[in-house]
Amino acid sequence: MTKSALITGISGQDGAYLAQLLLGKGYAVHGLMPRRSSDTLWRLRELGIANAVQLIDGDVADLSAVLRAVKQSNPDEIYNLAAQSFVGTSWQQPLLTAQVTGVGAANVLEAVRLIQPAAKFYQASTSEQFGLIQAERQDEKTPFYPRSPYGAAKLYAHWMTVNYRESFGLHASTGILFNHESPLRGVEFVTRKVTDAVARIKHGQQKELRLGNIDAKRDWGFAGDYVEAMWLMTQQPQGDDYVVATGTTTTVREMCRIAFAHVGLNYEDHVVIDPQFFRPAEVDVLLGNPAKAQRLLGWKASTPLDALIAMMVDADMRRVA
Ligand code: NAP
Ligand code: G4F
Repeated sequence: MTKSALITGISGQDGAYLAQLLLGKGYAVHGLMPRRSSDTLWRLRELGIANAVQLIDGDVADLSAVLRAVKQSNPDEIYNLAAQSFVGTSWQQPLLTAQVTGVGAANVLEAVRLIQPAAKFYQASTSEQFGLIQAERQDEKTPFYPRSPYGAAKLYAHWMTVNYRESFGLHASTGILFNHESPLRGVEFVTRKVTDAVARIKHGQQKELRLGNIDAKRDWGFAGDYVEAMWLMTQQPQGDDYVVATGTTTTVREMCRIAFAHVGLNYEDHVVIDPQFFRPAEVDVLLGNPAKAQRLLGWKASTPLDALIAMMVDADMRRVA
């Protein structure tokens, strides 16, 4: 029998790759989509799946819309990926971030509990919850210390997921995913901001790239690998919490060096430090320990950072050309 999945945030980077993965496995894929005046289907189009998914109008902050979407899609699996996901914006829009990123997850959990309690639920938790890190390598037992309104909202969503699993016996999992990138990454995030600028500079359309704290370190993987881990979590006999990461960390500076060097440029000739891109509180370093995901899910990141950056620069070179 065909399985049904509901993805909130289907038009985002991860939503698009996850939809592609599930369609490939024969699922009927439904996506909750807020109405926007501008085009938000470009990622689904780039993957050639815009007409293969069934879109349902609705905002995750609106419980009635979420209830209707769950009823209509009758899902075996629900992936809650919808979020105001840009950390920088969360200081400008802290309450909207709380409503969408935090309460939105509670709305989806309520809909599961009330309408579809046998469905398997996945919550997009994040390494931002570790914030001011309390251990050199962060795993499922590392205490959280969020450093942004986004991190705080995600922490609420995370604990609500654990709470609904323990209170109501839902098959509910959290994936504590470290940064993952791709050619479909939003251009406001640093890796894509860099690869887009590299392509524009190479084509003579731009001269400099203005960045904030390039000494920050992140554990970056490929989004295409990470959506596999989401699916593996919903296939387990019970819900659980998993760190998903590569286990290596790199500075933004080094990431820039690799991206510019890929097209024969020196980042030092183009990168300008601009205080407007520094954050009120920074997460200086993230480094995940994915041993549990490897042991229980059989999952391992398979795309090295230089291959990921090359993939992103090449995609932006094609777009800009
Ligand atoms: P993304 O590209 O920003 O996608 C977020 C999605 O949520 C978009 O489809 C967006 O639609 C949708 N959305 C925003 N507000 C909504 C609302 N009120 N109702 C319904 N949908 C709404 O993020 P991503 O990189 O794919 O990440 C997916 C999830 O994983 C997010 O929850 C993110 O916080 C989390 N996460 C990401 C990473 C990472 O490194 N990528 C790491 C850990 C956790 P519009 O585009 O129309 O606004
Ligand atoms: O690419 P970023 O904006 O990603 P950030 O803040 O780590 O958040 C991403 O990963 C989280 C997982 O850890 C997700 F939960 C979240 O939704 C999102 O996907 O910034 C990465 C680093 C930061 O330290 C930032 O200060 O790059 C630094 N940075 C330096 N200059 C910059 C810039 N970031 C951005 N976006 N733009 C800059 O000009």
